[in-house]
Amino acid sequence: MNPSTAVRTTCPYCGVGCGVLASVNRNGSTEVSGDPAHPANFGRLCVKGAALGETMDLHGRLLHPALRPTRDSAALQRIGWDEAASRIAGRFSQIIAEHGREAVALYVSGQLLTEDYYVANKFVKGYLGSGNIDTNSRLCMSSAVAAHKRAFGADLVPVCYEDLEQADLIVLVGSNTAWCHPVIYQRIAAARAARPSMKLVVIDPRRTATCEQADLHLPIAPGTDVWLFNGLLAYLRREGRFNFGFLRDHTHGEIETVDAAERSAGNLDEVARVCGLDPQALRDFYRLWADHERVVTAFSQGVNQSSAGVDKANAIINCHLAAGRIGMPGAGPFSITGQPNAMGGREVGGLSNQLAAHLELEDPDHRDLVRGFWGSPEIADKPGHKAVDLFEAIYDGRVKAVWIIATNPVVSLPDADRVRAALKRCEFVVVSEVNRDTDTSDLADVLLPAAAWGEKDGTVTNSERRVSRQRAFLPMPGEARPDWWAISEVAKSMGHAESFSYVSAHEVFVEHARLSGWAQDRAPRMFDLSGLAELDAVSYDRLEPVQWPLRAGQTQGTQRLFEDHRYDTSDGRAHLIPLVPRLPQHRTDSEYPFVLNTGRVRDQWHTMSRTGKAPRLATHMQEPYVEIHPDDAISHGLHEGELARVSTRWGRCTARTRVTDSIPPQQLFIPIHWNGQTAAEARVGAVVNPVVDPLSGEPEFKHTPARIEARPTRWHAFLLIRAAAAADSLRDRFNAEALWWTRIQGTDFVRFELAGNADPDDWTSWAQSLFALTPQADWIEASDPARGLYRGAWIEEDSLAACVFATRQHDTLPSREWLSSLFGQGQLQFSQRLSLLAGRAPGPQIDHGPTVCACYNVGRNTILGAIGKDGLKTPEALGAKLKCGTNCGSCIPELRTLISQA
Ligand SMILES: Nc1nc2c(c(=O)[nH]1)N[C@H]1C(S)=C(S)[C@@H](COP(=O)(O)OP(=O)(O)OC[C@H]3O[C@@H](n4cnc5c(=O)[nH]c(N)nc54)[C@H](O)[C@@H]3O)O[C@H]1N2
Ligand SMILES: Nc1nc2c(c(=O)[nH]1)N[C@H]1C(S)=C(S)[C@@H](COP(=O)(O)OP(=O)(O)OC[C@H]3O[C@@H](n4cnc5c(=O)[nH]c(N)nc54)[C@H](O)[C@@H]3O)O[C@H]1N2
Ligand code: SF4
Ligand SMILES: [Mo]
Repeated sequence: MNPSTAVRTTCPYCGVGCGVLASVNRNGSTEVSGDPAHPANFGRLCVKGAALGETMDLHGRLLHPALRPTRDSAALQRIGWDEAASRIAGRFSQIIAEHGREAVALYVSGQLLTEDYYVANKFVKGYLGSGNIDTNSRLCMSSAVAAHKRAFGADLVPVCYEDLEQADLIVLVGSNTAWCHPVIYQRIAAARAARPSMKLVVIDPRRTATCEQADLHLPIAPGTDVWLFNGLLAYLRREGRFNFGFLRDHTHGEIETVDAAERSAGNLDEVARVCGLDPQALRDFYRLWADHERVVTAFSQGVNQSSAGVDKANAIINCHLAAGRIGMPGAGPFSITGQPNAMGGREVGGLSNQLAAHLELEDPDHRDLVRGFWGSPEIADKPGHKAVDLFEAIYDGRVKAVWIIATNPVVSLPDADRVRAALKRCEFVVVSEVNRDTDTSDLADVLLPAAAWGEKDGTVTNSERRVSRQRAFLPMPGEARPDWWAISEVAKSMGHAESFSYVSAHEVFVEHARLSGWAQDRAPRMFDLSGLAELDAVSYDRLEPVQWPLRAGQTQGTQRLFEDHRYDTSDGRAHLIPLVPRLPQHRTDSEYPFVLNTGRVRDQWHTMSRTGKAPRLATHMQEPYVEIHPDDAISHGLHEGELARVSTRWGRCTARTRVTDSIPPQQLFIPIHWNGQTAAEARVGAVVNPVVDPLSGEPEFKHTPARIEARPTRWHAFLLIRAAAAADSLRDRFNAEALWWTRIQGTDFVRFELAGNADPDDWTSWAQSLFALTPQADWIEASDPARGLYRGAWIEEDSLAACVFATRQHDTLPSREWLSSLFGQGQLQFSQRLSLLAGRAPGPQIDHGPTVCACYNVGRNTILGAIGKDGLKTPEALGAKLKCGTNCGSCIPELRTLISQA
C-alpha cells in the first residue's frame, strides 16, 4: 500500500478506536494497515482490524429501500427513498395522532457515527417531543455512565491510554482485554516488557487469554465484585492508605461510604468466602493495590452487565477517590468502552434518560436551553423507555411503531425470543441496515439501506475521549445512504425541513460542537467540543484525532480529566457512594444449577454481520460452543465436541461442548455471536434472563441460572459447497428439516456442520436434492447405511463443487482441512479425485490442529511441535520460525499459554 495515497480512517469495531490506512486496489479489493500516526494504536491493528479488507464485498448487502408486503413474506418490494420516507413519516404521524407521542420509538446503536446519532436524538427529543430513543449502549456502557454521574456529576472518563503505560499496577476487572480490546492489551504488554516491575491483576471468574500476562488472577465468584471492592476500601482504611487531604478538599460522602464498606466487607476472610477466593490471594491483591500509588483499575462488561453494575463501578471508583488516585498520571478508574462510538452516543445524549451534550433531560432549564438552541417546537420532558423496557412496551402494545438503526436486538437483547415476538406484534417496524438479512430485518415492514464503513463520513469517540474521523474511500453502493440523511428525510417529510436540511456530515458535526459549548455559563459542564465549532468543510475533513474537552479558542485537547480536582457535581466535589452489596436476582437451584456467563471471542464481532464474512476470522472459533469444567462434563455425560443443549427459564440453545478447566465448576460460558443467519438454535440471547440493574437498566448478561444436557442426535455431518448463493438457500432447507447447523465462511466455499435426529429415507436422494442435481451430474458416493456412513461429492467441470460427509459419531468425520483446500485449486488431479471420498490427501497426513494464528493460518499442533521438538520457548522464537503472532499479534496470549502448558 502507498501510505501517501491511502485514506486515513478509524476502525469500525471496538472502542480502542485504532487509526486505519485504507486503499482500494485496481481490482477493487480493499487493503488496510494500521495508521502509524494515530495516537490510539501507533500503527498496530488486531486481527479483526487487519481483516477488514475481507469484509467489504457486497454479497448480502441491502441496496435499496424496500417494503415487506405482508409480515410473512420473504420477498421484498423495492421502493424509492421518497416513498420510504413519506411512508415512515405518515405511519409515525398517524400513530402519534391516535395514541400519543409515547407510542413511537427509535432504537439505535453505539455503532452509529456521532453525526447519525446527533440527528436521531434531535429528531426524537426535539421534534417528536419524546424520550423514546434508546440505544444498544444500554446493554453495554449504561452502568458505567450512571456510576460516573453519581461519582463525578457527569459521564466523564478520567484517564487516557498513556495512563495504562505509566501505571505501576493495572487491575482488569471483568474485562477480557486480550480478546476484546487487543490493541490496549498489546500496549500494556509492551509497557510491561519495557518496565517489568509493572504489575497486572485480572479479576474474572474465567481464566481468559487476558490472564496469560497477569501476575495474579482472581477467579471471583460471579456477581460478587461489590464485596471485593468494599473489602478493598475497608482494607485501605485499616492500612492507613486513605488520602485524608484529598478526601477533605475534594470529596463528599466518605464517612457513610466507609461505614457501609466496613459493615458489608470489613472481614477479609469473610469477603474471600463470599467471593470464592483464596484469602491469601485476596490479601495479595489488596496489598498490591494499597502499595501502588499509580494504579489504573480498568473495567468492562463483567462489571457493567450486572444487576449491580452501577454499584460495581462505584465500588471501584470509591477506592480511587479514598486513596486520591485520580487526576494524576498513571492512576484512575477506567471504563473501557465497547463499541466504536459508545462515547459519541453518550455525548449526543442518545440514551433515553439523557438530553444532549451532557445536558439533563430532567432539568427544566436544560430543556429550555436545548429547545432554544434547536428552535424546536417541543422537547421531551421525561425519560423514555430503556432498551429492555422498550421491547416490553412494544410487546404489550404501548409502543406501536419502532425504527431500529444499526443494531440487531432479536439477537442481542436478553430474553430474545420475547423480543422477536414483540416485533412480530408491533404495528410498524422500520429497520435501517447494511445487510438485507438479519434476525431483526426479517421482521421489518420497511427496510432502509445504510451506507457502511468505508462509504460514510463522520466521527467516532474512543474510550479515552478521543474524537477521530471515519472517512469514506468507497462510493455508496446502490441507493445506500448515511443514517443521518435517512433520518433527516423522514423529519423533513414530517414538516421539519428547516431543522433537518443538512447536506453533509460536516454540517451536523459543527452543530453538535456548537451545542456542546452552548450556554456553558448557565449550565457549566466538562464535555465541550466548541473548539471545533468553527471548522469549515476542509478542516473537518482534515481533523486530527483530538481528546475532549476542547473549548472555544483552544487548539489542544485534554489528555486527562480532574487534574484540578474540580468535578461536575453541584458542589464541585467527587462523591463516594455508600454501597450495600447484593447477589443477582436469579440464583442457581437444583433445577438450574449452573451460572451461565456470556461474552465474546477473539475474532468475531457481535452478530457477525461483518466479521462473519472473513474466512481468516472464521478459523479461530468456528462454531458456537459452551465451555464447561471437566468435572461437570463427566457428571453430565458430556464430551468434547458433542452438541449440548443449555436451557434456562427463558429459553434454550445448542452449542458444541468445550471441556476446559479455564471455567470454574458450576459455571458455563457461551459466546454471543452466533444467530439465526449463522447457526440453528444458537442465539444465546434466547436463554439470558431479562433482569436489569435498577439504576442503569443494563441487563444481567453474565448471570443466568441454567442447566445443560447432551442434545440427542442420530447423525453428524459436514457439507462444503462452492457457491455462496446456493449456501443461503440451504439454511432455509435445514431449518425446515429441523436440523442443527452452523455456517462457516471459507475462502472459496461455505461449510456447514450439521446434525439430525433421524436418518433421511435415502441418503443419496437427500444429498443430491441439497444441490438440486440433475441425473447427468457427476456425483460420486460411498455408503454404509448400517453404520450410518454416507459420503458424496459433486464434481463439476473436473473440480469439486460440493461434498457431504455423514456419520454416527461427530469425531469420526475426516478433517475438513484438505477437502476445503480443493476449492481454491480448480481442476482436481486424478489421485485427488480417487482420495475424495476418503476425505484425506493421497500420501502421509499432517494435522495442523485448530487455528491459533488467523493471519498466517498456523495451527495448534504445528505450534506445539515447534515448542516440543525445536525447543522454542518464546512467542518471538515461534514467530521467527512459523510467522505466527508476527502480523497483528492478537494470538500472542494464546502462544504464551501453549508454551507454558507444554
Ligand atoms: N473480539 C471482539 N471484541 C469486542 C467485541 C466483540 O464483539 N468481539 N465487542 C466490543 C464490545 S461492544 C464490548 S462491550 C466489549 C466487551 O469487552 P469485555 O467486557 O472484555 O468482554 P466480555 O467477553 O463481554 O466480558 C468480559 C469478562 O467478564 C467476565 N465476567 C463475567 N461475570 C463476571 C463477574 O461477575 N465479575 C467479573 N469481575 N467478571 C465477570 C467474563 O467471564 C468475561 O471474560 O468488547 C468489544 N470488543
Ligand atoms: N448475551 C449477551 N448479549 C449481549 C452482550 C453480552 O455480553 N451477552 N453484549 C451486549 C453488548 S455490550 C452490545 S454492544 C450488543 C451488540 O449487539 P448489536 O448491536 O445487536 O450487534 P451488531 O451485530 O453489532 O449489530 C449491528 C447491526 O448494524 C448493522 N450496521 C453496521 N453498520 C451500520 C450502519 O452504519 N448503519 C446501519 N443502519 N446499520 C449498520 C450491522 O449489519 C448489524 O446488523 O450486544 C449486547 N448483547
Ligand atoms: S483493537 Fe482491533 S477491533 Fe479494536 S479498534 Fe483496534 S483494530 Fe479495531
Ligand atoms: Mo458493547
